Amino acid sequence: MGCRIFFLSAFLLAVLLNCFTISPAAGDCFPQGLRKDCGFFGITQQQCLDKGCCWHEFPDHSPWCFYPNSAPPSYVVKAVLNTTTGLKVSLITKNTSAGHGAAITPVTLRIDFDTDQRLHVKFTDDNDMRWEVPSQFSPVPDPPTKRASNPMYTVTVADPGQVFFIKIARKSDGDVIFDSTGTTSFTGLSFSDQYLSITTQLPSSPNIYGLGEHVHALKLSSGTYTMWNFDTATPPNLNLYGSHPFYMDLRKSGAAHGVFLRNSNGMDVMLAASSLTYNVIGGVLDFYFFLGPTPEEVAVQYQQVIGRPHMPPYWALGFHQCRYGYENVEALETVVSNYASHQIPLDTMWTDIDYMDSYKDFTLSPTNFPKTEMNTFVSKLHSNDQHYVVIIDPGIANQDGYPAWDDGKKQDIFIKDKNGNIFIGKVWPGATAFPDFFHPNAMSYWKNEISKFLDLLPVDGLWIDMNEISNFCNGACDDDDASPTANSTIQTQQERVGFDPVNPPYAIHNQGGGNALNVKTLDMDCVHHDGVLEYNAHNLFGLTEAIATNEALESLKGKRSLVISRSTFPGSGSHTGHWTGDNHASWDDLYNSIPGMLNFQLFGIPLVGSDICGFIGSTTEELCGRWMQLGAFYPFSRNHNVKGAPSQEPYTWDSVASISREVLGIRYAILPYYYTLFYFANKDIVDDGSMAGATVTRPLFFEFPADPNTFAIDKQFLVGPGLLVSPVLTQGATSVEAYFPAARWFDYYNGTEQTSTGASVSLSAPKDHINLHIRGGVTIPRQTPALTTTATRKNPYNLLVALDKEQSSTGYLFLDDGDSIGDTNHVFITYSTVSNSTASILQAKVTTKGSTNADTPNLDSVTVYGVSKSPEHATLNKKAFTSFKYDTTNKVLTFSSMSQSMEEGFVLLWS
Ligand code: MIG
Repeated sequence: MGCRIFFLSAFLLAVLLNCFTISPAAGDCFPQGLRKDCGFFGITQQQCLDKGCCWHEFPDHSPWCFYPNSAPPSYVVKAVLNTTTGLKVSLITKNTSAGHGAAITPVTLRIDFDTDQRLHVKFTDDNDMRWEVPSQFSPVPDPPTKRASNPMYTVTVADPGQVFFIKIARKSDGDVIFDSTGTTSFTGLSFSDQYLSITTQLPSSPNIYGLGEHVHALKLSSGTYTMWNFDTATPPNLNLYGSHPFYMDLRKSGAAHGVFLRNSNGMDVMLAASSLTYNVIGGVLDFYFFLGPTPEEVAVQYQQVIGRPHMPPYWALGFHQCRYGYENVEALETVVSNYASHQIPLDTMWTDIDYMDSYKDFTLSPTNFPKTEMNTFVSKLHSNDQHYVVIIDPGIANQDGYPAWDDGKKQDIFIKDKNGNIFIGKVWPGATAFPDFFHPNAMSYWKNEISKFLDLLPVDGLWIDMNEISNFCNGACDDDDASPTANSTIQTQQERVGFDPVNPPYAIHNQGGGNALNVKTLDMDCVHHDGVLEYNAHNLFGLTEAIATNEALESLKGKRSLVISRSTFPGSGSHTGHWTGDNHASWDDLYNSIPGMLNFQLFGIPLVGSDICGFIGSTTEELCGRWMQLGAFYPFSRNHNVKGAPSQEPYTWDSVASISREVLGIRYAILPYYYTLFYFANKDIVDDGSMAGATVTRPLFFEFPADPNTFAIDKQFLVGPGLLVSPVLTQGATSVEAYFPAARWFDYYNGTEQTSTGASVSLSAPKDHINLHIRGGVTIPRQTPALTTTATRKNPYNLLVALDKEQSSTGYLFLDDGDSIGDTNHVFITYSTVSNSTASILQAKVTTKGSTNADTPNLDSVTVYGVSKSPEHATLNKKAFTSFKYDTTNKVLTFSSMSQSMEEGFVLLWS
């Protein structure tokens, strides 16, 4: 009971003094200090106080009921130095014995004015090397040699002698984007070995995006976003497979900025009504701020730090079919032939763990997927321009005589337990060890296993699952077998005084709270190469495996390859795509797939999609039809199903087969547009010298940041700047509410103009129709679709030109051989249409690098949407051209039989 009184007085005192120089006796309550949960969900104030705990009802922070604690350290600025690149600030605290581990003092803060758009703010301990994300896995930009000359930001730190704070503002309008000034509920900074915390104030009702991986609406609401890679079937709000400590903050002005905390340790990011708090359990506080100001520029600037996305091979953009539970090679053959007989496009067939011999990686089941039959199957796929991808899990069965185990043991590349023995967990094959990609020999080990597997069966890509790492046990399955060995003298960070990886002083909200860090994964005192603790490296496993897998495939094949990884971290996108994991065959998860896909655009992994028709549970004809419609526009488009669930290949129902022919026909037609968007995402500067984009699909606010109506929209999205997708997400619906930002919009199918804009409109959406609109001002290159990407690439081109109010339009096309590595021979074309009161001119400007592919089919037709009146004359390259038609109802102008080479510039004029 006394607690409350103590708490109030200490609290008021703290507010009055605005600093915490007084060390209270144990048993006091400091709402600003570390709050260890003393209650349970729904506990009342009285129940809490009766337990002898502290109660503080502050809407911004939880828990409200917490154990008596001590005051957090209060850092004071000791000195501020100007450096050639910014500032160096040293921070000290007198209160070094705070309850969440001894406060480190001094803390060094380096502020580097990296570029005009990017600010680097890093808190470290100069006297003791702390854990940091290795730059060989997730890159760091070279440090600047001088201060950015005209930064878009200003930085203010407290003067020497004052309580520390940092404030960052946008120079143009003074808008404060980061402000660690202590509030009544927080101090600015905590920095101890296993608990680092900083809070920034935000405007009220902030527009925050990112902080993955979670199932959540695109625009984040208040709550705790935990980052700790974890295998679970996608419950809303809880930590999932990957960790992305990056957020975008979009202000009412329409200006966006991004904040990246480069840290791999477990953390809670607590978003409240007007503040955001990081509670991190290790590493350093290493922030990058990106000033945008457009959302797309923020994404570009972020991805310049973590690495630009991998350029996928063209075929990866085709349609993929997978399931868990295809029982044998005949089942695979049946699926492929059913696709063909139903005339549904299929580029890639996949197989789950079923193909393996007793679930062992790099093996084939001798009974159900025998080597000879499998090779016949794969070579048939290849001769039909189709591809084959299989799953690989990180767990290597520890069975003597199994080469992947014997090789790994010999090379000593497996993760160790705290005693120096190989850590053994349990996954599909039973007991398994896990390769340690921190080990210098792990890359060659992995490549060698993959190489032998490719000799067994020439697959085209690899699907890497279970890499959180997922373990059927919580840490070691049997703790008794851990006997110390000769290796047990490895020096680990654990040996820092008081460092406790198993029970850290701050418990992140792993799966909502109450779960130790080793739940369904490795023990935290497991050791990687060079003494790196699993505690620090956990969130990096999927990234390191993706790097090794992609590097192995691409160097062995000499071509761009496809890797799809479940677990990801900043930097993963340079090596892999991602699918959003174990969703459910539910209407909710149909919707959830959109924010999921859009978040990964921000995170630099544009090749992303969800299991189409739903993984867990039985889908329905209607749901699967709607899902094929939406999924046809995911950058990574794959139908995948769980073992035991009824079949859901699109030909399972006539209605879904016919929907799929239609929507995959559209996807295949516009793949030149998707591929060009990937080219932009992959590059900093594109061929016409302009700054590239970063995203393939994007939220509406990326293109319309000045329109606050778009800020929370996540039931529609854009492909590139110009294709608006408005899917049906509700059972039984035959119409859809769609928002049209102020612009010209045309029905994709027939060119009719959407007259009401800047408003929500109810659109008819019968079961066989997905609403698609093209934005005036955007030109989309298309090809006549076929059943594979390779066949489609041999078909004639069409340009879909949508005119804006000024009767202009722009589009781009990147063309290369589709799978060469590096800066390959290519053609880059800019299409621009401009008009005056009498004439319109569409001009193609072609840049060529190297000798190009002479097989590029011709441009056969041009379709122009939004043409107000029928032209009388047309010329193609200054010669009269008569093969055109005008549709007065829809105001569509079509030029046909053009036979224009794609690789040569041209001018098409109409007046
Ligand atoms: O423990 O390989 O998310 O796509 O079908 C489950 C079987 C392992 C989880 C993946 C899922 C895959 C399944 N895997």
